[in-house]
Amino acid sequence: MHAWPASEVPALPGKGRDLRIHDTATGGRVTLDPGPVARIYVCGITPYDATHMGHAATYNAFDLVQRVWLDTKRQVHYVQNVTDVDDPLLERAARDGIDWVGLAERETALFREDMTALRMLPPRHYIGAVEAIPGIVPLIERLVSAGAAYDLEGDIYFSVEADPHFGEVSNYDHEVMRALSAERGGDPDRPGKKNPLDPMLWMAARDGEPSWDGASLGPGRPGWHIECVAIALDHLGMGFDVQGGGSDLVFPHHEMGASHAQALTGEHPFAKAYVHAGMVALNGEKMSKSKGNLVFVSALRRSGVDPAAIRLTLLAHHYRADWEWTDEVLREAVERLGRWRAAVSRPDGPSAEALVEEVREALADDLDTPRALAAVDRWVSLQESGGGTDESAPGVVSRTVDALMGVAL
Ligand code: 5CA
Ligand code: ZN
Repeated sequence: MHAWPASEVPALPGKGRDLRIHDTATGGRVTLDPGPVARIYVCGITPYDATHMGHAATYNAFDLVQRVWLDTKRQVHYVQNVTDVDDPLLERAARDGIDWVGLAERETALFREDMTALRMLPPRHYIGAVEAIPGIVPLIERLVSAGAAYDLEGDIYFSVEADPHFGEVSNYDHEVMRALSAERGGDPDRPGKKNPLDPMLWMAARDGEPSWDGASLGPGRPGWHIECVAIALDHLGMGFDVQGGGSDLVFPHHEMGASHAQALTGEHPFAKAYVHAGMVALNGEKMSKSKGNLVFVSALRRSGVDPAAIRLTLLAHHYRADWEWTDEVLREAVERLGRWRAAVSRPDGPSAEALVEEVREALADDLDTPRALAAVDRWVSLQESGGGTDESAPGVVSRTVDALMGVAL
């Protein structure tokens, strides 16, 4: 699949800083030291009802990871998937009486437009589940041969007992896992499973549903977690730097993905850090496609809201916080954007040397965007109350905000 065009990332004076980021698995801060090529996998959308503010907030967080790395002069290998076949997509297409392929294509196209408008840097590899199927089948066959997977009435399940590290991403106890599994696509109550938590790797073809050649597995379609594992192993390999997504993916998705990969390779860990963004809510409830309480990037764009203001709204919240989308948070961002633009449009201003370092340090410190915005606000206030005579300063501020936070002033 093609991704979307990259906006330019200006180079900044001085030296970037290594990222220290909160890792869900250890529950603490890790300093990532990726080497010259940093590797990141971020779970992509299931393409129906895209792109809502929750999606945008999550992709904003990982765009910042990429920008911090680019500032340290590293290359970034960023991989993202599109879950272009899965139960919720098929259910939505059936509900609306439309073709599931067309629905996925339409929503993926809209997502690309939204990501471009928000200046999110594209992944190097943007891979659909459907196009990954030929690579998924042999992985499942290997798990079956190794005794890490079993057949239940034609469906193939992964045995969580096959990975000695199972449970080390979420650190949840069995009962919490069981409840989340039932809520998020699993089937803990299906009779005949070895462990109620075991997730499906391959679903045998069902009447009226699409299916693909599964070689020795028979016709069917892949489970959700193995999709991301196959794509990540193919393009990044084991031990990549960051596995990213929203906090609703901690369990089962990222727990199971890590276990699939660890059982397949005998290596540990799948990712060096598991990084999760908080949930964006609307009217007190998590914004979600299934509930339909959504604010869309495309709808705001159509109504004339500047994408840079949408991005500033996201940046005003720490990525790990759960927060509520309101007209008020957007209004504040629109006002801030106006003030920042006026401040950098003057021919000179107060020195911006300290500001570059403050923004860098704030982002390197677990992507502390509220602190980064406060640093820019301080420079803008100085500019408003008399300014200064440094002719390079407005340009340096613009480039800093663009390079590190993706906001074009
Ligand atoms: N296709 C799978 C991942 S492989 C999926 O979860 N798709 S999704 O469309 O439901 O979500 C895409 C990304 O947005 C995921 O990382 C998810 O955690 C994140 N996300 C979904 N809803 C919200 C929300 N309300 N707030 C923040 N992030 C969200
Ligand atoms: Zn995923």
